[in-house]
Amino acid sequence: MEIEQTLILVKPDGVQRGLIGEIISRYERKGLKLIGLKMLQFSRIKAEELYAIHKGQPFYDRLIEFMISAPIVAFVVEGANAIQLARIINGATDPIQSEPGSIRGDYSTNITRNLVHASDCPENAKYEIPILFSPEELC
Ligand code: FUP
Repeated sequence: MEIEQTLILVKPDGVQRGLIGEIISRYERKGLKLIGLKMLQFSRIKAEELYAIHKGQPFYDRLIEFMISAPIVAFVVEGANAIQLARIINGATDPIQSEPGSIRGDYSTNITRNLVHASDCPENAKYEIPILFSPEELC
């Protein structure tokens, strides 16, 4: 059993729709431990750093504009298999595939305005967490 940390973001649509508490509570309910939490508005440079692997994709510009458009909530959770569990809690990227019971399955119909982000593998979690949290900000 691997103890992992992963970065979760409540995207601008989740903040605007008043779903911050609902989204955080799903992680808490599952038993993942919240070890860092903040609200901020992305600078373009940080959003581009986070989504560097998607540069050149047809949706890239739309994604960056959306992510910097309004405040987000960033948090880090820790626990056994936290990375894979977070992806399941969020649901699939494609709104046709995201199952009821997942955050996207319950609350989103849009592939870009899809409420949440979660790191997709240990290497990316290690890359993404320091973009938003210094070591002193994690408990
Ligand atoms: P996910 O890991 O589920 O957040 O999704 P991806 O890493 O595949 O994509 C990152 C983000 O790009 C998604 F959250 C939303 C955006 N995206 C689009 O806007 N259109 C697409 O066709 C695919 C992704």
